[in-house]
Amino acid sequence: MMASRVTAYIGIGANLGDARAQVEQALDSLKRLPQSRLTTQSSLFATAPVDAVGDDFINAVACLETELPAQALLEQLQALELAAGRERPFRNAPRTLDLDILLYGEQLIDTPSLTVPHPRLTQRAFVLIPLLQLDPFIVIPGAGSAHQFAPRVAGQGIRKL
Ligand code: A4P
Ligand code: MG
Repeated sequence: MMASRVTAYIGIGANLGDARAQVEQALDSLKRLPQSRLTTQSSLFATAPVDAVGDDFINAVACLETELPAQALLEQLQALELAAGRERPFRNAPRTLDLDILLYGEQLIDTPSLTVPHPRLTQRAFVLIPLLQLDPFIVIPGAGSAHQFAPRVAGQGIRKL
């Protein structure tokens, strides 16, 4: 049977070391994921930390067409985080690379290892703005049109590079 193909959006963030280089390298690595194709990528954005400490972040969002099941995609992303030297001393610690599954098709996923759509997606300019750049009409399953949330994040620092 042919695996079904899903459109998945990946949030990319870094604020340790050469964050911009980490994000660019992550985009490159995403192009090489098995059973997947990177179709579009947002601009890079410099963003103020939200519920986090450390320097400003570099953030971006990538859109993949993938045949990987969601859990397998998560494991691929975690391997890329590890390869980038990610350590987890405490929650929301500065990180060399953070890769989150923002959306996986229209699916609502809630397992111990995976919550999709990403639960904080609509509250954060650093994911919402790049996502809207890729698709201004994108709908978040369970929440509705993404653009309705933009005014609520207008106070958060974000600058397109
Ligand atoms: N997990 C559950 N759902 C998902 C998902 N949809 N995608 C689990 C990826 N992982 C998911 O993640 C902890 C666990 O979440 C994983 O083991 C996975 O099974 P983590 O990456 O180790 O921890 P984290 O990054 O500290 O937590 P998380 O939940 O990714 O944090 P947030 O809420 O995403 O916030 N400010 C700016 N400006 N830019 C940022 O990029 N990022 C964060 C991280 C905070 N502030 C930020 C930024
Ligand atoms: Mg994460």
